[in-house]
Amino acid sequence: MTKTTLKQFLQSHTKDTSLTQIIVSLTEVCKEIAEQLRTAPLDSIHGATQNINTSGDIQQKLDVLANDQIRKSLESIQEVHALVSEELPDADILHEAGEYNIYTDPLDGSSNIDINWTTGTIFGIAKSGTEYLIPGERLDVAGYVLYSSACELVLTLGNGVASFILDKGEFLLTRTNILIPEDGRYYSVNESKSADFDDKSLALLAQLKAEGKSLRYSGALVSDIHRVLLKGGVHFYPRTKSHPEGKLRLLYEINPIAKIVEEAGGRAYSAGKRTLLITPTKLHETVPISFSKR
Ligand code: AHM
Ligand code: MG
Repeated sequence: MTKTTLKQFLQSHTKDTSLTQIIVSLTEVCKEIAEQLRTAPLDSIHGATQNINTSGDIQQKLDVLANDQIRKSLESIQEVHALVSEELPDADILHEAGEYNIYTDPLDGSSNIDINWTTGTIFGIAKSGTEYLIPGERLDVAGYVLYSSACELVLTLGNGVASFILDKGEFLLTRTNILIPEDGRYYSVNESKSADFDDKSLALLAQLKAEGKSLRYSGALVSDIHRVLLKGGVHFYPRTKSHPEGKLRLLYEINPIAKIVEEAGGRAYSAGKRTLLITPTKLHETVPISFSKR
C-alpha cells in the first residue's frame, strides 16, 4: 500500500498555505541535517567551535551549521517574521511584515553528536507577529525530528500527533493519533545530579524506584521524550545547584515538546504549573520540567 507523504498529509490537515510552506521548508532542512550527520565523521565536521551560545554552551560545528541551514531555508518565505533559536542571542528578524515566528533548537543533544548517537531538531511555529515571548499554548505547530537508526518526524498541528519516517527522500506517515501509554516501565532523568534535587523531585525519584521503574537517559531531550511518547513513563529535568531554574529552555526546547506531549494526552508541568501557560520574560529562559502521562 502506498504511504501518505508529509506533503499529502499537510494538504488534508491545514488550509494555511504559509504554515505548510514553513513546515515543508523546515523538514527539508532536517533531511539535509540527517544526511550531514550520516557522513559527519567522514567530512570532519564533528567537534566544537570557539563560540559559546547565550546559555553558556560551547557550540558544536554541527549546531552552527544546522542553525544556518534553518535560517537560510526560511529567508525566502515572506510570511516568516523572526527566527528564535538556541544558537542566536536575539530574535533574528527575517521579514518585518511577516507574521510567523519560528522557535527552534536546530540540533538538540549536542553531547551526542561526536559519538554518532541520537540527536534531534525541535521546532515550534506561532503566528504571533512582533510578540516573541509567548506562552507555549499559542504555538500553532510543534514538531521534532529524531536522528537515530531511522529519521523520524513527530508533528502536531493542534489536532493530535502524527509521525513520519524518512525513506528515500520523503517523510512517510507511519502513525496517527499517537497517545502516550497509561503506564511505562522507564523513568528518565540525569540522576547523577540527584544530590542537588529539591524535596519534590527527590520524592518523585523515590516513588518511581519504589514502583520498580528502570532508568533510561540519553542526554538528548528529543530521544528521551520519544520514549515517553511511545512507551510511557516519565522524563524530567528539575532544578539543580548548577541550574537553579532548570536547564532546558522554555521557548524553543520545552514548549514544542510540551505541546506534543499534551496533544498525545500527557502532561507537562513546571514547578507545579502547566508549562504551556508560562509567559516567558526572556528569550533563553529556562524552567524545571517534567513530562508524563499522568
Ligand atoms: P543542547 O541543546 O545543547 O544539546 O542541550 C540540551 C540537552 C537536552 O537535550 C538534554 O535533555 C539535556 O541537555 C542534557 O543535559 P545534562 O547533560 O545536564 O544531563
Ligand atoms: Mg537542546
